[in-house]
Amino acid sequence: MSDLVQLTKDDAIAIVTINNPPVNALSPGVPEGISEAIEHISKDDNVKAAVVIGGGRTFVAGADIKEFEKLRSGTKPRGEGMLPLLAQIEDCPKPIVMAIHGTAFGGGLELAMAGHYRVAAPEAQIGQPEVKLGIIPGAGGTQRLPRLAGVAKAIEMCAGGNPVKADEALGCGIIDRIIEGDLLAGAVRFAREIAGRPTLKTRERGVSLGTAEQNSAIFAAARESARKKQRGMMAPLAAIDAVEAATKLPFEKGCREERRLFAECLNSDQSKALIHVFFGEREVAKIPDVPKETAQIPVESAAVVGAGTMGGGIAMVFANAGIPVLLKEADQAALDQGLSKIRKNYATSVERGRFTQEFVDERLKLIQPTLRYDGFERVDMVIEAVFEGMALKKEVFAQLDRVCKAGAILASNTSTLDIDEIASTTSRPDFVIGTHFFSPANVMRLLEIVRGKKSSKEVIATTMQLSKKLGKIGVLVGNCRGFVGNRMFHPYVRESVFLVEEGATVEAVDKALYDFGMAMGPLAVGDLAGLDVGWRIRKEYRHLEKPGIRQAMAGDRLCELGRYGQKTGAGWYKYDEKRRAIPDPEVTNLVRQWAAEAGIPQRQISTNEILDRCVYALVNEGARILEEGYALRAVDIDIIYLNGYGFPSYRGGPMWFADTVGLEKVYDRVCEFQRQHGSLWEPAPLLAQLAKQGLSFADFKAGHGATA
Ligand code: 3H9
Repeated sequence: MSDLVQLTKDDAIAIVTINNPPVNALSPGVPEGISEAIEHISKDDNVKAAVVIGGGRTFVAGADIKEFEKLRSGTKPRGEGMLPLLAQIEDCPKPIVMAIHGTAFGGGLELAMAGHYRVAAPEAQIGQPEVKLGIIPGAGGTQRLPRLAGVAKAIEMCAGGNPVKADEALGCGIIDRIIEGDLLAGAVRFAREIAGRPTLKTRERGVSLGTAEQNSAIFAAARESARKKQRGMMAPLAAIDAVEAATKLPFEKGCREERRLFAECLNSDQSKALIHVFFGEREVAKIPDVPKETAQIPVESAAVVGAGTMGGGIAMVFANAGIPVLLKEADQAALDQGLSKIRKNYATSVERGRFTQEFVDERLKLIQPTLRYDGFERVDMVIEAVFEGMALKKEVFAQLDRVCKAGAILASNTSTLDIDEIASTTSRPDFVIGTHFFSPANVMRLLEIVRGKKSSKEVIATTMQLSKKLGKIGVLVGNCRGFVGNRMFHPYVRESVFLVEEGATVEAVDKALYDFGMAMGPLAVGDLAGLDVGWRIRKEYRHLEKPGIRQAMAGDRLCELGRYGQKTGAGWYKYDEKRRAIPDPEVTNLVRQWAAEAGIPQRQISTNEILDRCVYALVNEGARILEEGYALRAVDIDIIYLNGYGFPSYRGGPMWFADTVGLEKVYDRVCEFQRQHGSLWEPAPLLAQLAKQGLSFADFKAGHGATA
């Protein structure tokens, strides 16, 4: 028998243990091992029933995702995949009990559903998350799940991709019992109870499938919801089609339809992109010169300086993770305002059912407001979130250096400023680091962790690990202006404004990018964030602008008219009292007038040009950042854009997207824009080099700014 699967016995109960750490994925050898064990069990007269269980921390977390590339390329025969094994389990004359702990995901749940009974530990999670990888269940999941849990639940799980906990799985018929205490012992007891009973095959159950009349409304509503909530993604709709097939076709034919849809999704650019994202989210945690074993500083208490929108949000993030946090402001009115915003945010979360009132009450107790630095001497970490200005930040850091204990981490939430200059005012630059949260800090998943020249490895390792505890995805970046995200965002927004100045409408620019999959168009984002923010920064840095280089002007002109965006009721759009955007012809007229004054010729601009100019502006700057080493890998940039800037996950991030288009094509287009628009479009040397060599960003391995 394969090393990955063991067969043992407890009297008349056979125990099949799957041991393929870390998550017992169905890698080559695992299905074969299970099949061999089932064959033994079928033939062994002394065995009355069997338990299948996962060794280590989990049941089976699904197919081995690393194998998918082989399936795509045909190096691994696609055939019927796991289906024959699952039929073999179902056809076994002895009852098979699947014992679930940890996660039974994807192929893991499909395996479990082929058993005759399922028991689970109370904390177990059960799901068909394939859509998050751009595919659908491919081993009968869309056919067996509706037979156990009903059509509506199956759609919710297969198209939504979110898992259910053991108690919910029990309630909807996916599992038969929750086992408190030792799972294996409980599963063996359960197996003794049911030994000798008829082996009920899931594939032969039909009562939960409902009637055509009942189902048509469910399918229509599910499709509408998928189109809205998973906009642009093909897998959720394919998953719904596959579940529908379960209600209309006999089991085997339904499985064939599922396989067809599975293959279609697997071969799509969307699934390649989403699998890149899955591994990318894990890759960003790996810092070549900061190994896993690096010592860490325990962070059991924290303080935040500044109770504005960012500071308040950051305090909530710590409190939500159970870490007590001091929240300091300079005056009582600002502190009260900050606290009332925090309470309001929590109240909204309770209203929306995200948190219970008890949870919120506990969290609020963890946030201790203060006007002084008293207590700062005890905390393990401080996040400074005061107004974005170097002089003020330096003053705060000098003060923190005086009051905080040796060994406390001093972090700045700056989004643009030089972290080394900030660190230079302290006696401990090795304990200074950037933690750039994104607004709203309590919601957005991204945390850019900015490595200063002297930030110690312990401080980096601690902050990276802490990001997980805070529910964030931490990406280490180097210390350049705007770091990675905002540095790329600048040319992206610049192009969107240029396009409007050249004749595109505000709505056409935003619609092109929204339809591409961005959460919002760039101009609408400007209105949301406040156009005055960029305007102020540009005014501060005007002396750095090179003469003769075109600058976007329309956004700044709108600010001069008091149109700062949503907060003033008008920016690129007008806003009603519910902050709904309304196209404003006045903006079109104003921009046309300003363009005429500046001598900018007007023309028809295609959607294609809008997309290429905005997205390739991101890519070209991303290539520079990568080459200069301010991001460790192309995937780090992708993860930043997906989690902080609303880039569509099914396109894998800007760098992956460019690789998908082909760097040669991207480079040619950038050169074309350079000919038309001048030096702002000078191709990044790395883009030119990779394009000429026929390579991709994913092939490029470098990184110095973020590594040392
Ligand atoms: C499927 O099943 C299709 C079917 O319908 C069958 C069709 C025929 N494969 O996340 P972690 C690695 S599709 C390969 O850090 P956690 C992961 O990369 C699949 N590798 O741990 C990492 O490696 P490294 C459906 C996998 O405790 C290490 O394991 N299933 C797989 O935070 C630890 O992972 C899913 O989509 C895999 N399936 O979370 C489940 N899973 O250490 C995907 C993990 O080198 N997995 N790895 O970076 C998960 O959601 C989480 O990993 C899990 C554990 C919740 C299981």
